[in-house]
Amino acid sequence: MRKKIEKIKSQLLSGLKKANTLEEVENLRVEYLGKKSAFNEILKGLKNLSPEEKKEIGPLANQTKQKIQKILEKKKSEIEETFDAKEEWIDVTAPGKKIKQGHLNPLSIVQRDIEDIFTTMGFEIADGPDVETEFYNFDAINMPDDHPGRDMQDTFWLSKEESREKGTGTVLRTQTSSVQVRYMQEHKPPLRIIVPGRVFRSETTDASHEHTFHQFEALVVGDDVNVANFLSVVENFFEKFFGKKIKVRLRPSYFPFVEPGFEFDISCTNCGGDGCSTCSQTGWIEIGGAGMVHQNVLESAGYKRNKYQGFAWGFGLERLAMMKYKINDIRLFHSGEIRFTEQF
Ligand code: FA5
Repeated sequence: MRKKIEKIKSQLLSGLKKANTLEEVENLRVEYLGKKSAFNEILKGLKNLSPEEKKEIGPLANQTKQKIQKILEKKKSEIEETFDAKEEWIDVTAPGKKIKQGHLNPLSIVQRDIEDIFTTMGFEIADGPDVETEFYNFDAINMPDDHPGRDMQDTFWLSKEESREKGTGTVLRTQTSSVQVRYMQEHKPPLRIIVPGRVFRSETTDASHEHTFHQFEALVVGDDVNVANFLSVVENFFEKFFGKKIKVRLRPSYFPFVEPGFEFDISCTNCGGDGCSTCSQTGWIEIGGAGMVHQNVLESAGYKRNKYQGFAWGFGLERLAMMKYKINDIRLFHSGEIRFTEQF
Protein backbone atom coordinates (compact mmCIF):
# COMPACT_ATOMS: atom_id res chain seq x y z
CA MET A 1 0.00 0.00 0.00
CA ARG A 2 2.82 2.37 0.97
CA LYS A 3 4.51 1.67 -2.42
CA LYS A 4 1.24 2.36 -4.23
CA ILE A 5 0.96 5.75 -2.54
CA GLU A 6 4.61 6.61 -3.36
CA LYS A 7 4.05 5.61 -6.98
CA ILE A 8 0.97 7.80 -7.34
CA LYS A 9 2.92 10.74 -5.88
CA SER A 10 5.92 10.28 -8.20
CA GLN A 11 3.68 9.88 -11.27
CA LEU A 12 1.85 13.08 -10.40
CA LEU A 13 5.13 14.96 -9.88
CA SER A 14 6.53 13.89 -13.23
CA GLY A 15 3.17 14.84 -14.88
CA LEU A 16 3.35 18.27 -13.22
CA LYS A 17 6.80 18.95 -14.65
CA LYS A 18 5.32 18.84 -18.14
CA ALA A 19 2.20 20.89 -17.31
CA ASN A 20 2.22 24.47 -18.64
CA THR A 21 -1.36 25.58 -18.27
CA LEU A 22 -3.88 25.82 -15.44
CA GLU A 23 -6.07 23.40 -17.35
CA GLU A 24 -3.33 20.77 -17.46
CA VAL A 25 -2.75 21.11 -13.70
CA GLU A 26 -6.46 20.78 -13.03
CA ASN A 27 -6.59 17.62 -15.18
CA LEU A 28 -3.78 16.11 -13.09
CA ARG A 29 -5.62 16.98 -9.89
CA VAL A 30 -8.75 15.21 -11.12
CA GLU A 31 -6.73 12.24 -12.35
CA TYR A 32 -4.74 11.73 -9.12
CA LEU A 33 -6.96 13.09 -6.36
CA GLY A 34 -10.44 13.11 -7.95
CA LYS A 35 -13.39 10.88 -6.99
CA LYS A 36 -12.49 8.20 -9.51
CA SER A 37 -8.74 8.32 -8.87
CA ALA A 38 -6.57 5.43 -7.59
CA PHE A 39 -5.72 7.59 -4.59
CA ASN A 40 -9.38 7.96 -3.65
CA GLU A 41 -9.76 4.18 -3.90
CA ILE A 42 -6.95 3.82 -1.33
CA LEU A 43 -8.69 6.27 1.01
CA LYS A 44 -12.01 4.46 0.60
CA GLY A 45 -10.31 1.10 1.28
CA LEU A 46 -8.74 2.26 4.59
CA LYS A 47 -11.75 0.96 6.53
CA ASN A 48 -11.01 -2.61 5.37
CA LEU A 49 -7.42 -2.64 6.65
CA SER A 50 -6.25 -4.24 9.83
CA PRO A 51 -5.85 -1.89 12.82
CA GLU A 52 -2.01 -1.98 12.47
CA GLU A 53 -2.15 -1.22 8.76
CA LYS A 54 -4.72 1.54 9.40
CA LYS A 55 -2.32 3.14 11.91
CA GLU A 56 0.47 3.22 9.34
CA ILE A 57 -1.32 3.85 6.04
CA GLY A 58 -4.08 6.25 7.28
CA PRO A 59 -1.79 9.15 8.32
CA LEU A 60 0.54 8.48 5.37
CA ALA A 61 -2.36 8.70 2.87
CA ASN A 62 -3.71 11.90 4.41
CA GLN A 63 -0.30 13.57 4.62
CA THR A 64 0.46 12.62 1.03
CA LYS A 65 -2.90 14.01 -0.10
CA GLN A 66 -2.18 17.34 1.65
CA LYS A 67 1.32 17.50 0.21
CA ILE A 68 0.04 16.84 -3.30
CA GLN A 69 -2.63 19.53 -2.88
CA LYS A 70 0.02 22.06 -1.82
CA ILE A 71 2.25 21.13 -4.76
CA LEU A 72 -0.70 21.58 -7.16
CA GLU A 73 -1.57 25.03 -5.70
CA LYS A 74 2.05 26.13 -5.97
CA LYS A 75 2.21 25.07 -9.60
CA LYS A 76 -1.03 26.94 -10.33
CA SER A 77 0.27 30.20 -8.87
CA GLU A 78 3.54 29.82 -10.77
CA ILE A 79 1.60 29.50 -14.01
CA GLU A 80 -0.59 32.53 -13.12
CA GLU A 81 2.46 34.68 -12.40
CA THR A 82 4.07 33.86 -15.73
CA PHE A 83 0.76 34.68 -17.43
CA ASP A 84 0.60 38.14 -15.75
CA ALA A 85 4.17 38.84 -16.70
CA LYS A 86 3.33 37.98 -20.31
CA GLU A 87 0.33 40.39 -20.22
CA GLU A 88 2.58 43.26 -19.14
CA TRP A 89 5.16 42.59 -21.78
CA ILE A 90 5.56 45.51 -24.14
CA ASP A 91 6.52 45.05 -27.72
CA VAL A 92 8.61 48.15 -28.35
CA THR A 93 8.86 47.34 -32.05
CA ALA A 94 5.05 47.37 -32.57
CA PRO A 95 3.81 50.32 -34.72
CA GLY A 96 2.21 53.15 -32.66
CA LYS A 97 -1.55 53.60 -32.43
CA LYS A 98 -2.85 56.71 -34.19
CA ILE A 99 -4.02 59.30 -31.66
CA LYS A 100 -7.43 60.74 -32.51
CA GLN A 101 -7.04 64.48 -32.93
CA GLY A 102 -9.57 66.91 -31.49
CA HIS A 103 -11.35 69.49 -33.62
CA LEU A 104 -12.00 73.17 -33.11
CA ASN A 105 -15.60 74.23 -32.87
CA PRO A 106 -16.48 76.11 -36.10
CA LEU A 107 -17.16 79.17 -33.94
CA SER A 108 -13.55 79.21 -32.77
CA ILE A 109 -12.37 78.78 -36.37
CA VAL A 110 -14.54 81.67 -37.52
CA GLN A 111 -13.45 83.87 -34.62
CA ARG A 112 -9.76 83.22 -35.40
CA ASP A 113 -10.33 83.94 -39.10
CA ILE A 114 -12.05 87.22 -38.25
CA GLU A 115 -9.29 88.24 -35.84
CA ASP A 116 -6.66 87.51 -38.51
CA ILE A 117 -8.47 89.54 -41.16
CA PHE A 118 -8.95 92.56 -38.91
CA THR A 119 -5.49 92.58 -37.41
CA THR A 120 -4.04 92.70 -40.95
CA MET A 121 -6.31 95.72 -41.52
CA GLY A 122 -4.72 97.45 -38.51
CA PHE A 123 -7.49 96.76 -35.97
CA GLU A 124 -6.82 95.84 -32.35
CA ILE A 125 -8.69 93.12 -30.52
CA ALA A 126 -10.40 94.31 -27.35
CA ASP A 127 -12.27 92.45 -24.65
CA GLY A 128 -14.66 93.10 -21.77
CA PRO A 129 -16.29 91.11 -18.96
CA ASP A 130 -19.28 88.77 -19.48
CA VAL A 131 -20.69 90.00 -16.16
CA GLU A 132 -21.15 93.67 -16.83
CA THR A 133 -22.54 96.69 -15.00
CA GLU A 134 -25.77 98.12 -16.32
CA PHE A 135 -23.79 101.33 -16.84
CA TYR A 136 -21.59 99.92 -19.63
CA ASN A 137 -24.24 97.62 -21.06
CA PHE A 138 -26.95 100.31 -21.19
CA ASP A 139 -26.48 103.78 -19.64
CA ALA A 140 -23.09 104.60 -21.18
CA ILE A 141 -24.31 103.80 -24.68
CA ASN A 142 -27.29 106.09 -24.64
CA MET A 143 -29.83 103.68 -23.17
CA PRO A 144 -30.90 105.32 -19.87
CA ASP A 145 -33.32 103.57 -17.45
CA ASP A 146 -36.50 104.56 -19.18
CA HIS A 147 -35.13 104.25 -22.70
CA PRO A 148 -37.34 102.09 -24.95
CA GLY A 149 -34.15 100.58 -26.41
CA ARG A 150 -33.72 98.45 -23.25
CA ASP A 151 -36.89 96.56 -24.08
CA MET A 152 -35.30 95.40 -27.33
CA GLN A 153 -33.06 92.98 -25.46
CA ASP A 154 -34.24 90.42 -22.92
CA THR A 155 -31.73 90.77 -20.13
CA PHE A 156 -30.45 88.29 -17.53
CA TRP A 157 -30.18 90.55 -14.48
CA LEU A 158 -27.77 89.44 -11.75
CA SER A 159 -28.53 92.28 -9.34
CA LYS A 160 -31.15 94.94 -9.67
CA GLU A 161 -32.15 96.32 -6.24
CA GLU A 162 -34.74 99.08 -6.42
CA SER A 163 -32.62 101.23 -4.10
CA ARG A 164 -29.36 100.83 -6.08
CA GLU A 165 -27.21 103.73 -7.15
CA LYS A 166 -27.68 104.58 -10.81
CA GLY A 167 -25.94 102.22 -13.22
CA THR A 168 -24.63 99.82 -10.51
CA GLY A 169 -26.90 96.86 -11.26
CA THR A 170 -25.18 93.88 -12.88
CA VAL A 171 -26.20 91.90 -15.94
CA LEU A 172 -24.88 89.17 -18.18
CA ARG A 173 -23.94 91.46 -21.05
CA THR A 174 -26.56 91.45 -23.78
CA GLN A 175 -24.27 92.86 -26.47
CA THR A 176 -20.60 93.43 -27.19
CA SER A 177 -21.48 97.13 -27.54
CA SER A 178 -20.90 97.12 -23.75
CA VAL A 179 -17.15 97.29 -24.47
CA GLN A 180 -17.39 100.52 -26.52
CA VAL A 181 -17.24 103.04 -23.66
CA ARG A 182 -15.02 100.80 -21.49
CA TYR A 183 -12.41 100.90 -24.25
CA MET A 184 -12.83 104.57 -25.20
CA GLN A 185 -12.38 105.69 -21.58
CA GLU A 186 -8.90 104.21 -21.71
CA HIS A 187 -7.91 105.15 -25.29
CA LYS A 188 -7.96 108.31 -27.35
CA PRO A 189 -8.88 108.44 -31.10
CA PRO A 190 -7.92 107.49 -33.71
CA LEU A 191 -8.91 103.96 -32.73
CA ARG A 192 -9.95 100.81 -34.55
CA ILE A 193 -11.03 97.77 -32.58
CA ILE A 194 -13.01 94.58 -32.91
CA VAL A 195 -14.53 92.89 -29.88
CA PRO A 196 -15.42 89.23 -30.35
CA GLY A 197 -17.26 87.80 -27.37
CA ARG A 198 -20.05 85.93 -25.71
CA VAL A 199 -23.39 87.60 -25.01
CA PHE A 200 -26.54 86.43 -23.26
CA ARG A 201 -30.24 87.03 -23.72
CA SER A 202 -33.24 85.55 -22.01
CA GLU A 203 -34.73 84.23 -25.25
CA THR A 204 -36.51 81.11 -26.34
CA THR A 205 -34.17 79.12 -28.56
CA ASP A 206 -34.93 77.99 -32.10
CA ALA A 207 -32.92 77.17 -35.22
CA SER A 208 -31.59 80.74 -35.47
CA HIS A 209 -31.76 81.99 -31.85
CA GLU A 210 -29.74 81.01 -28.79
CA HIS A 211 -29.79 82.39 -25.23
CA THR A 212 -25.96 82.36 -25.25
CA PHE A 213 -24.35 83.39 -28.49
CA HIS A 214 -21.44 85.44 -29.83
CA GLN A 215 -21.17 88.81 -31.44
CA PHE A 216 -18.29 90.69 -32.82
CA GLU A 217 -18.34 94.39 -32.43
CA ALA A 218 -16.34 96.84 -34.50
CA LEU A 219 -15.64 100.39 -33.42
CA VAL A 220 -13.74 102.93 -35.48
CA VAL A 221 -13.39 106.51 -34.19
CA GLY A 222 -11.38 109.33 -35.69
CA ASP A 223 -11.41 112.83 -37.12
CA ASP A 224 -13.08 112.12 -40.41
CA VAL A 225 -14.90 108.81 -40.33
CA ASN A 226 -17.96 108.37 -42.51
CA VAL A 227 -20.43 105.80 -43.87
CA ALA A 228 -18.31 105.28 -47.00
CA ASN A 229 -15.36 104.18 -44.80
CA PHE A 230 -17.68 101.80 -43.02
CA LEU A 231 -18.90 100.26 -46.30
CA SER A 232 -15.41 99.84 -47.66
CA VAL A 233 -14.22 98.07 -44.47
CA VAL A 234 -17.15 95.63 -44.37
CA GLU A 235 -17.01 94.83 -48.08
CA ASN A 236 -13.29 94.15 -47.75
CA PHE A 237 -13.91 91.97 -44.71
CA PHE A 238 -16.68 89.89 -46.28
CA GLU A 239 -14.67 89.30 -49.45
CA LYS A 240 -11.76 87.98 -47.38
CA PHE A 241 -13.99 86.00 -45.02
CA PHE A 242 -16.01 84.19 -47.71
CA GLY A 243 -13.24 84.17 -50.32
CA LYS A 244 -15.48 85.87 -52.91
CA LYS A 245 -17.26 89.18 -53.47
CA ILE A 246 -20.41 89.47 -51.33
CA LYS A 247 -23.16 92.00 -51.88
CA VAL A 248 -24.06 93.98 -48.74
CA ARG A 249 -27.20 95.96 -48.05
CA LEU A 250 -28.03 98.60 -45.41
CA ARG A 251 -31.59 99.17 -44.25
CA PRO A 252 -32.43 102.13 -42.01
CA SER A 253 -32.99 100.94 -38.45
CA TYR A 254 -32.91 102.15 -34.86
CA PHE A 255 -30.27 101.46 -32.21
CA PRO A 256 -29.94 104.06 -29.42
CA PHE A 257 -26.13 104.14 -29.66
CA VAL A 258 -25.93 105.06 -33.37
CA GLU A 259 -27.33 107.82 -35.52
CA PRO A 260 -28.11 107.03 -38.29
CA GLY A 261 -28.54 103.29 -37.62
CA PHE A 262 -28.75 100.43 -40.07
CA GLU A 263 -29.73 96.83 -40.22
CA PHE A 264 -26.99 95.04 -42.09
CA ASP A 265 -27.65 92.25 -44.62
CA ILE A 266 -25.41 90.22 -46.90
CA SER A 267 -26.50 88.35 -50.00
CA CYS A 268 -27.30 84.74 -49.14
CA THR A 269 -24.18 82.63 -49.69
CA ASN A 270 -26.30 79.52 -49.92
CA CYS A 271 -28.20 80.49 -53.10
CA GLY A 272 -26.06 83.42 -54.24
CA GLY A 273 -29.03 85.78 -53.83
CA ASP A 274 -31.59 83.89 -55.93
CA GLY A 275 -33.73 82.95 -52.91
CA CYS A 276 -33.76 79.71 -50.89
CA SER A 277 -35.09 78.35 -47.58
CA THR A 278 -32.05 79.64 -45.61
CA CYS A 279 -32.83 83.24 -46.60
CA SER A 280 -36.64 82.75 -46.61
CA GLN A 281 -36.59 83.26 -50.41
CA THR A 282 -35.41 86.88 -50.00
CA GLY A 283 -31.83 86.40 -51.21
CA TRP A 284 -30.56 88.31 -48.11
CA ILE A 285 -29.42 87.31 -44.62
CA GLU A 286 -29.46 89.71 -41.67
CA ILE A 287 -26.06 89.67 -39.98
CA GLY A 288 -26.26 92.53 -37.49
CA GLY A 289 -26.78 96.17 -36.65
CA ALA A 290 -24.51 99.08 -37.52
CA GLY A 291 -24.36 102.85 -37.72
CA MET A 292 -22.49 106.05 -37.02
CA VAL A 293 -21.63 106.27 -33.31
CA HIS A 294 -24.04 108.59 -31.44
CA GLN A 295 -22.36 111.73 -30.05
CA ASN A 296 -23.90 110.92 -26.63
CA VAL A 297 -21.80 107.74 -26.57
CA LEU A 298 -18.58 109.57 -27.48
CA GLU A 299 -19.41 112.11 -24.81
CA SER A 300 -19.96 109.50 -22.09
CA ALA A 301 -16.50 108.12 -22.99
CA GLY A 302 -15.12 111.58 -22.11
CA TYR A 303 -14.63 112.88 -25.67
CA LYS A 304 -15.61 116.42 -26.61
CA ARG A 305 -19.00 116.48 -28.37
CA ASN A 306 -18.75 116.65 -32.19
CA LYS A 307 -14.95 116.47 -32.11
CA TYR A 308 -14.84 112.95 -33.54
CA GLN A 309 -16.99 110.69 -35.68
CA GLY A 310 -17.11 106.95 -35.64
CA PHE A 311 -18.87 103.89 -36.93
CA ALA A 312 -19.74 100.69 -35.12
CA TRP A 313 -21.40 97.40 -35.80
CA GLY A 314 -22.41 94.29 -33.92
CA PHE A 315 -22.56 91.13 -36.04
CA GLY A 316 -23.75 87.68 -34.94
CA LEU A 317 -20.79 85.28 -35.04
CA GLU A 318 -22.98 82.17 -35.23
CA ARG A 319 -24.89 83.65 -38.16
CA LEU A 320 -21.63 84.20 -40.05
CA ALA A 321 -20.41 80.68 -39.24
CA MET A 322 -23.76 79.29 -40.39
CA MET A 323 -23.42 81.14 -43.70
CA LYS A 324 -19.81 80.07 -44.22
CA TYR A 325 -20.29 76.39 -43.40
CA LYS A 326 -23.97 76.01 -44.43
CA ILE A 327 -25.09 75.03 -40.90
CA ASN A 328 -28.86 75.08 -40.62
CA ASP A 329 -29.36 75.05 -36.83
CA ILE A 330 -27.62 77.41 -34.39
CA ARG A 331 -28.15 74.96 -31.49
CA LEU A 332 -25.54 72.58 -32.98
CA PHE A 333 -22.69 74.89 -31.93
CA HIS A 334 -23.16 74.25 -28.22
CA SER A 335 -24.61 70.75 -28.50
CA GLY A 336 -21.31 69.11 -27.48
CA GLU A 337 -21.93 66.69 -30.36
CA ILE A 338 -18.54 65.37 -31.49
CA ARG A 339 -19.93 64.22 -34.85
CA PHE A 340 -20.70 67.90 -35.52
CA THR A 341 -17.28 69.35 -34.63
CA GLU A 342 -15.48 66.49 -36.41
CA GLN A 343 -16.67 67.93 -39.72
CA PHE A 344 -14.55 71.08 -39.39
C1 FA5 B 1 -27.20 94.53 -31.19
O1 FA5 B 1 -26.92 93.68 -30.35
C2 FA5 B 1 -26.44 95.79 -31.31
N1 FA5 B 1 -25.55 95.93 -30.19
C3 FA5 B 1 -25.66 95.77 -32.62
C4 FA5 B 1 -25.06 97.10 -32.97
C5 FA5 B 1 -23.75 97.37 -32.61
C6 FA5 B 1 -25.79 98.03 -33.66
C7 FA5 B 1 -23.17 98.61 -32.93
C8 FA5 B 1 -25.25 99.26 -34.00
C9 FA5 B 1 -23.93 99.52 -33.65
P1 FA5 B 1 -29.05 93.08 -32.32
O2 FA5 B 1 -29.83 92.84 -31.10
O3 FA5 B 1 -29.82 93.24 -33.57
O4 FA5 B 1 -28.10 94.31 -32.17
O5 FA5 B 1 -28.02 91.87 -32.53
C10 FA5 B 1 -27.04 91.90 -33.53
C11 FA5 B 1 -26.89 90.54 -34.18
O6 FA5 B 1 -26.66 89.53 -33.18
C12 FA5 B 1 -28.16 90.04 -34.89
O7 FA5 B 1 -28.29 90.60 -36.17
C13 FA5 B 1 -27.88 88.57 -34.96
O8 FA5 B 1 -26.96 88.27 -35.99
C14 FA5 B 1 -27.23 88.31 -33.63
N2 FA5 B 1 -28.25 87.89 -32.66
C15 FA5 B 1 -29.13 88.61 -31.96
N3 FA5 B 1 -29.90 87.86 -31.16
C16 FA5 B 1 -29.47 86.58 -31.34
C17 FA5 B 1 -29.83 85.31 -30.79
N4 FA5 B 1 -30.76 85.18 -29.84
N5 FA5 B 1 -29.18 84.20 -31.21
C18 FA5 B 1 -28.19 84.31 -32.14
N6 FA5 B 1 -27.78 85.46 -32.69
C19 FA5 B 1 -28.41 86.60 -32.31
